[in-house]
Amino acid sequence: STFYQKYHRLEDIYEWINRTTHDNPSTVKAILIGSSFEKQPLLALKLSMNDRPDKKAMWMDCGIHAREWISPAFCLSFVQHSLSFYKQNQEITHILDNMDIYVLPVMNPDGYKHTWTENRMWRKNRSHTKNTNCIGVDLNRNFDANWCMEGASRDPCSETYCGRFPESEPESKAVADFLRLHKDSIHLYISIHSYSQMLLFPYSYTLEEAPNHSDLLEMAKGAADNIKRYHRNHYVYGAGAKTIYLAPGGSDDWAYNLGIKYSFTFELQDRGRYGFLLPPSHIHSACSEALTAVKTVALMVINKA
Ligand code: 0X9
Ligand code: ZN
Repeated sequence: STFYQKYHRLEDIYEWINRTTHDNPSTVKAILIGSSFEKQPLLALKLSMNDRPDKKAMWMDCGIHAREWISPAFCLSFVQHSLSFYKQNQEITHILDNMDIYVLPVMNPDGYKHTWTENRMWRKNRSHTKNTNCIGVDLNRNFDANWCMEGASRDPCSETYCGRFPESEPESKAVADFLRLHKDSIHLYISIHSYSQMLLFPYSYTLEEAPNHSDLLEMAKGAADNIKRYHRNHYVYGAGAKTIYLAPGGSDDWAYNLGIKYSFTFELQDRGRYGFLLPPSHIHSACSEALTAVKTVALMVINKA
């Protein structure tokens, strides 16, 4: 099986980032957006095929949660697919001609490393909090969107610990800073998680509907319909709070409130048989489905005003 049908340790992902930028010097740049608690670089790739002025952009992050290995695997396969099929596949060509794409393959490198060496089921980052032995903040509860209300915890030992204050963590702060800086060009935000096969959109921190709920619903439905049609698999879609649970402080809701009106969290395979331990033999189909979903929403964003 190929590189993209395996999971890779952190060092190998950094090596892949290096190789990808060196092999594609005119179209791919690595951007250092910050560093993790343990001082690992937070490296995003920018895919940009032309210098058209006022081009839209999309942002996609993977690996917010350490144990969700299919997520970084998808970011890698997405970049690989985009570079290989530009000028080959009509849809990917149209997307890349009309959008710059930022991809952060591993938002939580310290946690990811920990899942390879110490504890496969680790979720949070690896930051230390004083007056406790418990380690880590849930980065998807650390954003400034109804921060630490119902659905998050103030207990540093909890899996959904929200941190000491919004953006207290270098990983969430780096992503928030980057999105703030580029919010005028970024029209689409996508965060990749697992598992449960869901296509979620704001809000997750309140049961209220987002102002453009019907647009978001239509886009998520379009993606789910295409997954059904091309991959014969079932994805549930809807606003986060009503579809899974109330959860504040998430990156998708925060990006949405920043003004990125098309904001999604995709939960990839499976529905619980293997859960976070999705076997490598399933990587290809999980990534194919996710690619269909990303392409569907990106094409729909390009076609909006
Ligand atoms: O709870 C989460 O952070 C995500 N589910 S996971 O099993 N991957 O941990 C769902 C995130 C949905 N969006 C927000 N809660 N904002
Ligand atoms: Zn997750």
